[in-house]
Amino acid sequence: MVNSIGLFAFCAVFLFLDAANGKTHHHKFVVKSSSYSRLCSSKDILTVNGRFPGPTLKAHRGDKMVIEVHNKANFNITLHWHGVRLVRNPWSDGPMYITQCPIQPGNKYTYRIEFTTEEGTIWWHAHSGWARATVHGAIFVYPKPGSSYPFPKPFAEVPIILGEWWKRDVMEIPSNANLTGGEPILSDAYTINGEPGFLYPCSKKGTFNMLVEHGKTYLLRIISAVMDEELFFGIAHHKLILVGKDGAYTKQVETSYIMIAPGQSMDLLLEANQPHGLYVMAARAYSSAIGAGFDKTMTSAIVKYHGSDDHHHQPRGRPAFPHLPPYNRTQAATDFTKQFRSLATKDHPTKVPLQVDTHLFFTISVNLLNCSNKPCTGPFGKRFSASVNNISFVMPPSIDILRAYYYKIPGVFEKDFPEKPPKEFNYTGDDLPERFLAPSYGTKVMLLKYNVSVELVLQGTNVLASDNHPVHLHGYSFYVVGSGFGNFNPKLDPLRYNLVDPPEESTVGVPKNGWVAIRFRADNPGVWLMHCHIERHQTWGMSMVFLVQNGVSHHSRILSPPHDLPTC
Ligand SMILES: *[C@@H]1O[C@H](CO)[C@@H](O)[C@H](O)[C@H]1NC(C)=O
Ligand SMILES: *[C@@H]1O[C@H](CO)[C@@H](O)[C@H](O)[C@H]1NC(C)=O
Ligand SMILES: *[C@@H]1O[C@H](CO)[C@@H](O)[C@H](O)[C@H]1NC(C)=O
Ligand SMILES: *[C@@H]1O[C@H](CO)[C@@H](O)[C@H](O)[C@H]1NC(C)=O
Ligand SMILES: *[C@@H]1O[C@H](CO)[C@@H](O)[C@H](O)[C@H]1NC(C)=O
Ligand SMILES: *[C@@H]1O[C@H](CO)[C@@H](O)[C@H](O)[C@H]1NC(C)=O
Ligand SMILES: *[C@@H]1O[C@H](CO)[C@@H](O)[C@H](O)[C@H]1NC(C)=O
Ligand SMILES: [Cu+2]
Repeated sequence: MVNSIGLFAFCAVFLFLDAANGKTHHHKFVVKSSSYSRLCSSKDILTVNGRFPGPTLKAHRGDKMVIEVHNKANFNITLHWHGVRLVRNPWSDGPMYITQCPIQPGNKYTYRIEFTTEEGTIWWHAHSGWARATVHGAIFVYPKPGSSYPFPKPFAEVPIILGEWWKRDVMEIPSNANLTGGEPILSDAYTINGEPGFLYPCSKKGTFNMLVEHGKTYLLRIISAVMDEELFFGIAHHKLILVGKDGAYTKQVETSYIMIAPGQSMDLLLEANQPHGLYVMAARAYSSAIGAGFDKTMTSAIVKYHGSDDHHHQPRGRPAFPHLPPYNRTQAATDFTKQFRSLATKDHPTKVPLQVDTHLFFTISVNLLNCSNKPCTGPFGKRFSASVNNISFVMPPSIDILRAYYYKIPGVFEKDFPEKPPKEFNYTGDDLPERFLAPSYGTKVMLLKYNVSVELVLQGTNVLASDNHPVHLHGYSFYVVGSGFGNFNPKLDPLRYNLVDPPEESTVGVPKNGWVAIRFRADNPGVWLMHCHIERHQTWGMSMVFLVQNGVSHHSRILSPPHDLPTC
C-alpha cells in the first residue's frame, strides 16, 4: 500500500515536470573555412555559418536545443556546450576522443542539449585541436517564462566575447609547438567581439562600438574565449556590477575591473551614468607565471553615449581609458575573485554538499621532459608537459573513452587515476628537486559511484613554474568552498570553508601557488573531462577524466548512444 502511494506520487511529479517543459529550438551549424581580414592581412579561419564569433544561441531555462552540425571544413571537428550539465547525456558533450569521435569533413552530427539548472551566460566552442580560437559563440539562458532576473531588468543585453587572434594559422600551432617542444607561438592580438580594436594596426574601422543611452542599465554578457591568457577588463569611468558567473547568479559585487580566465563567463551590469562622450572598454593580460612569454597587447572597444557628437568609429583626441592592474598583479586578480558568492535565496538555493563521501586531492603542475635526440626549445633544452597528480593525460588515439566504456572495449583507458599525488612534498616550495620535473603518462579515469558527494582540492604547484590555472569540469557545476595561497592545510583550511553561500562555477581559477576546494554531488552519470582551460596547458596534458557510474534506477543511467554518433 505504502509502495503504491509512493509510486503514484512519483509519477505525478513526472507528469508535472513534463507539463512544465519548455520549448525545443532547432539550429543548423555549418563549420567551414571563411576568409577574415585582421591586423592588415587576410587569412582563412574556421567559422560556424561564416561568422566570427559564431552565432549567439538564446533559450529559457527548461528549454531544449537540437543543433545539427555539418562539417564542411577540412579538419576533424567537435563542439562542446560549455557550462551545460547535459544530464545523463555525455554523448552531446563534445570533447574529441573523450566522449565522441570527431565529425569528419563532409559528415554531420546532431547535438541535443537541455538547460536544466543553468541560467545566465554560458557558451559553446569547438573541442578539437585549437579550433576553438575561432569556433565559438555565446549562449544566453533567460529565466523560465514567468520568472525574472534577481536584479532589475536591464534596458538591453550585449554579448562581449573576448578572443585571441594569431596572424598565423591557429590549427597549426599545437603541432608546430610539439615539433620543438617549446612554447606555442604567442598571439598577435586580443579581440572584443572579433575585433582587435583601434590600438592595433588596420583595426580602427572594425572597432566594436556599444551605443548606450544615458540613464539606462545594460547587461554585459562577457565570455572569455581567449586561448592562453587570463585578462583584466574594465570600462573607463564606469563601475561594473557582477551579478552572475558561469551560468549561475551571484550576489552583487561592485568593481572597477574584472579578471576573467579562459572558459569563464560573467554577467555584469553597466549603468550608463557618466557625462555624454566616448569611453574605452579594454582588456589585457593578467600573466602570473615568471619567465613565460605572453601577448602584452591591449584590445579595446568604445562605449559611446547616444547623442555624443562624434560619429566616427575612432574617438578624436585621447578618450578615457580604464585603469587596469599591472600584468603580474596576482593580488588584484584575487581581490576580485574572492568576492564571489552565490545568491542562496529561496528562488536560487545553494545545494552545496555538507557531508563529504569522497575526498580527493589533485596537484596540477607544469612539467618538463627530456628530449630524446636533439635538444628541445623549452627551458633547459627540454620539452614542455603538464599533469594532474603527476600524470600527463594521453588522448586515446582512435576511439573515445565514452564509447569504450559503454561497449566495454578493453585497452583504451585505465581506471586507476589516483585520489592523491604519488608523493607529498612542499608543492609551492621555491627550490623543488629536478627529479620532480618529469611526469608519468596515461589515459587514466577516476571512477565515482553515482550520487556520492565529492570534495576535490586542486593544489597548484611550483614544479616548473607556478601559474593561475582555470580548471573546467564537464557535466557539472560545483561549489567553490575555499581557496588560498601556499599548500592546502587539511586540518585548518576546512574550518574556514564557506558552506553558506559559496559561488557555483564550472571554471575555477586555481590561484598561482595556491589551492581551491570544490564540492559537488556526482549525480550525473557519464564520462566527464576535467582540464585546465589554458589551451597550451591542456595540450601538454593538464587533463583527467571522471567516470561517474550509473545508479540503479532507470533515471540514473546514461542514455543510449544516438544513431548518428560519429565513428572513428
Ligand atoms: C609530440 O611529440 C612527441 C615527441 O616527438 C610525440 O611522442 C608525440 O606523439 C607528439 N604529440 C602529438 C600530439 O603530436
Ligand atoms: C611585477 O613586475 C614588476 C615590474 O617588472 C616588478 O617590479 C614586481 O616585483 C612584479 N610583481 C610581482 C608580484 O611579481
Ligand atoms: C633527464 O636528463 C637528465 C640530465 O641529462 C638526467 O639526469 C635524467 O636522468 C634524465 N631523466 C630521465 C627520466 O631520463
Ligand atoms: C614551502 O616552501 C615555501 C617557499 O619556499 C616556504 O615558505 C615554506 O615554509 C615551505 N613549507 C614547508 C612546510 O616546508
Ligand atoms: C612523477 O612521476 C615520475 C615518473 O614516475 C617521477 O620520476 C617523478 O618524480 C614524479 N614526480 C612527482 C612530483 O611525484
Ligand atoms: C543522492 O543523495 C542525496 C543525499 O544523500 C539524497 O538526498 C538524494 O535523494 C540522492 N539522489 C538519488 C537520485 O539517489
Ligand atoms: C580525423 O579523425 C579520424 C577518426 O578518428 C582519424 O582517422 C583521422 O586521422 C583524423 N584526421 C586528422 C587530420 O586528424
Ligand atoms: Cu593551466
